[in-house]
Amino acid sequence: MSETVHDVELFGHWICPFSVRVSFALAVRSIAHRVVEVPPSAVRPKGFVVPEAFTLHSPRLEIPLLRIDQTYLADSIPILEWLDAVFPGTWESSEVVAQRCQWIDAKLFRPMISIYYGTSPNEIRVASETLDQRLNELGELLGHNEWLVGSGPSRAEAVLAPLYVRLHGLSQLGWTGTLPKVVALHAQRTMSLAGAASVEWTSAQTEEFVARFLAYRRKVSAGISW
Ligand SMILES: N[C@@H](CCC(=O)N[C@@H](CS)C(=O)NCC(=O)O)C(=O)O
Repeated sequence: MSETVHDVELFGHWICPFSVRVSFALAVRSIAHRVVEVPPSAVRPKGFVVPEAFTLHSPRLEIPLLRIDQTYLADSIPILEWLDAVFPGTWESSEVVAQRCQWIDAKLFRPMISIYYGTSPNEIRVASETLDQRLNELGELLGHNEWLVGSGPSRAEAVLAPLYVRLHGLSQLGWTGTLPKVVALHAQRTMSLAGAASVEWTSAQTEEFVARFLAYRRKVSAGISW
């Protein structure tokens, strides 16, 4: 029996953690796709022309935007759910997976983002402490398990992967913690999955990420709007 071949296109960018979730899910599951680079507006080169399909189909003009055949969907977690539905069988999908994804989004991504968008030392310190607390909770949640849910990777790993990708950058922007042992092992396991290397940052990408947010902080402290 032949499997349906879908035409898949991702509008995204490596610096966007939400976009990396989708890139990770596509790469690790060997889902053939094209990438249309749409930098977030804060890092968009002058004169960049946003593709018309993106303007038409991303309701908030946010990346990631995914097209499968003739259908478009924005927003990383719904996109990952959609991939599970269209490409079933490779990753476990359950209510627990959905809960883990929401937990990571609300509890880990908020302080992570607050570190690099932080503009005062106090704000950055509080975000760093909150992230450490949440990473400890993640460690408890993992316990002795290899994966976040069940016996193999799921979209919860895809939701978390962008944090693992930017750890060095976060340290340079004010994160003072380290990963709890079980989380470090999970990070290693997650980023060793076949295909995951394609979303790892090079040192040049880490440097660019850090430089951009240092510049952002300088602009904010000089009272220039971003
Ligand atoms: N909830 C969305 C958030 C996506 C998001 O915030 N994307 C940012 C880039 S990281 C964006 O496109 N912002 C609009 C802009 O840059 O103009 C998701 O999970 O996909």
